[in-house]
Parts: sequence; C-alpha cells; structure tokens
Amino acid sequence: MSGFSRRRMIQTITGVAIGGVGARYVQQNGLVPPDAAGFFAPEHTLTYAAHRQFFGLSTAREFRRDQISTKPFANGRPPKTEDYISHQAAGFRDWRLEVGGQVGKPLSLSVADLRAMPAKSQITQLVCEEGWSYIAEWTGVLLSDVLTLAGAKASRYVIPECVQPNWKQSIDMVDAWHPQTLVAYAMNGQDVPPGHGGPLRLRVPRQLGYKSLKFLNRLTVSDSLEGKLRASPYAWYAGI
Ligand SMILES: Nc1nc2c(c(=O)[nH]1)N[C@H]1C(S)=C(S)[C@@H](COP(=O)(O)O)O[C@H]1N2
Ligand SMILES: [Mo]
Repeated sequence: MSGFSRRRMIQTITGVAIGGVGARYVQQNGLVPPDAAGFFAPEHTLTYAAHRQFFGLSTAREFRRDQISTKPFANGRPPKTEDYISHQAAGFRDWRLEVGGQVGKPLSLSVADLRAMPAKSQITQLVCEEGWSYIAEWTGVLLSDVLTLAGAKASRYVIPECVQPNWKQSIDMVDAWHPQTLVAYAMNGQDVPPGHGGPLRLRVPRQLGYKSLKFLNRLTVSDSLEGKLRASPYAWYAGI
C-alpha cells in the first residue's frame, strides 16, 4: 500500500471513529452510502468508505468452467402476471430494456439489440444474504457499454428496475462502470431461465445477490435516488 493510501485509510478510519472530522471527510469525498442518513449507520459508512477508497477497481473472483454449480438455486418464482406470462409465451421478443434519466439519448433495447452488441462472459459466484450461493457463467453486455451508448451524464447512480415493483435497487457509478457488471441475457450458455430472472438480469458480482436484479426492464441514470431508494431490510451497499 502506498504511503498516500495508507494515510487515506488512517484518515478514514480515525475520522469515522472520532465523528465530526471524519463525517466531513467522507461526505466531501462522496463516501456516505445513501441509506446511512448521515451517521445513523456508521458501520455502513465505514464499510462503503473503505471499499471505495481502497478497493474501487477490485474485481470479483472468477472461476473455472468445471466449478460451475450443477444445481444453481433459483430464488423465488418468476412473476405470475399476465404481462410476464405473455412475454414468456412470445419468447420475450417484445421485451424492452428502457434506458433513461440523465442521458444524452434514451434507449429502448430488445434482447436481440443487446445480443448484437459486444458480448462479455464471466464465471462468478452469486451470494445470497441468506447464506447460500452458486457459481454460474453469465453472458451479456457490459453495463458500461449500455451507459456509453446512452450517453450517461450523471455521476452518482444507476437505478435498475424490473417487472416486480417491490424490487428496486440502485448502484453507484463505481459498480455501474465496473468491468464485471453485466446486463446478462445468458446463463451457462442458455437464455437466462425465468427462474433466474430471464430474459434479462443485472449481474453485479461484487455485491450480494439482492443487487443482481432479475426481470430487468429499466435503467435510470441519475444523480439522485428520487425516492427510489428501495425500502428494504437490507443495507443499500452490499459489497463483498
Ligand atoms: N426482480 C427480482 N430480482 C431479484 C430477486 C427477486 O426476488 N426479484 N431476488 C434477489 C435475491 S435476494 C437474490 S439472492 C438473487 C437470486 O438470484 P437467483 O434466483 O438466480 O438465485 O436475485 C436477486 N434479484
Ligand atoms: Mo438474496
């Protein structure tokens, strides 16, 4: 660790520990997660600040093909809405990923549009906060490529949404532009099955599973969470 980053670490940790000075430091450096409400949850701020200061561009571990889980666990059932069922019956031909918010050019991308973009694959572990995990290969488009195509202008958040209104998430730009964050359309070489969030899901391998939103149909680029900070028992930042 360089002298500079060691100094930063000491500054951050002692700052958080002693309160006032640290609060100003992490706030000025954009290191307070949006659910921390100032210093309401200092441990969230400490984790987030430490990850962002020291591990900003670290990558999640990737695995070999023979390590792929033979029985990945699909958490929950696909939506039973008429809308989802008719999309599924049509092979998700009319599914769209809308990209909007603070962008130069709003997009409406079909799965075929995404498949025509440069593809990226990775074998990573999905880790649920409940304690189980599985390893799978995901193929899709880098979220950063989608953001580039849309001309993303904001510097804070990407807010993914899906067909389940209760499942909203948001990630910061470090994760959004991260070289492993995918809009995935394939899992283990097949279309993402509905149980795992088909036809499109987000994969954010550096965070716990609940950030990897399934049934993805919208991305909003924004400097504010506009009341879209998901009300949930889970921490906003789920870095691993
Ligand atoms: N739309 C949506 N996305 C979701 C969920 C969900 O219920 N709905 N569950 C989350 C949780 S808690 C986990 S651990 C992973 C599970 O992914 P899996 O079904 O592929 O195991 O998806 C996440 N994304
Ligand atoms: Mo989870």
